Amino acid sequence: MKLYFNPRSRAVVAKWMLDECGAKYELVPIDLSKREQKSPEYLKINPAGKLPALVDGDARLFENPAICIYLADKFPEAKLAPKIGAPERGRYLSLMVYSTAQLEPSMGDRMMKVETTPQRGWTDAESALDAVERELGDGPWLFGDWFTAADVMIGSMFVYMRMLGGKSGRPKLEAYADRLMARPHAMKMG
Ligand SMILES: N[C@@H](CCC(=O)N[C@@H](CS)C(=O)NCC(=O)O)C(=O)O
Repeated sequence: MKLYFNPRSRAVVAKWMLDECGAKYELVPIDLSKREQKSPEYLKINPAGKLPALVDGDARLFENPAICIYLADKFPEAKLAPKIGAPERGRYLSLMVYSTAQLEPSMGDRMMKVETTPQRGWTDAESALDAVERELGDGPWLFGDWFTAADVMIGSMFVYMRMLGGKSGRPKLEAYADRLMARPHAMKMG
């Protein structure tokens, strides 16, 4: 497997997931300053011209949630996802998509002090954080004692926030970020 990577990009999420899976992989460095992500060769892998992308044999994947869903299913021994048909699978998939479809843009709006209008398709940051708090419940992870790829995807947003010097202002979510960052393979930016 090849992960197209830059340590100062969202590719660190896919790398975290690969490490949680115990996968063997190769990092293919992409220099964003040289716009290598827009090269014709790379656009054949990720038409959006963004990092990350994962190539596994004939399979190519882009968008972090898709990569993490794929890896969790490919490495069942890592026990990072409910199996297809399991009752938890629906909530798991929903959280995976929610991470970048709602939580990330809402947090981005807050950071950039942009008003979130309902027409955009995602909610405001406070409502998104309320939703994550409800889903986390008493934790420690989104599925109770079971750490899953949903914690990688949802959790990565709180780890980013820390790295950017921000805090959610919510003790429960900050304690969650502390637990995530204490994991041996936790996401790190270069
Ligand atoms: N929703 C995408 C976001 C990908 C993304 O925005 N990647 C940034 C790096 S953090 C990128 O490649 N930017 C370079 C560019 O847009 O040219 C995902 O989760 O994979």
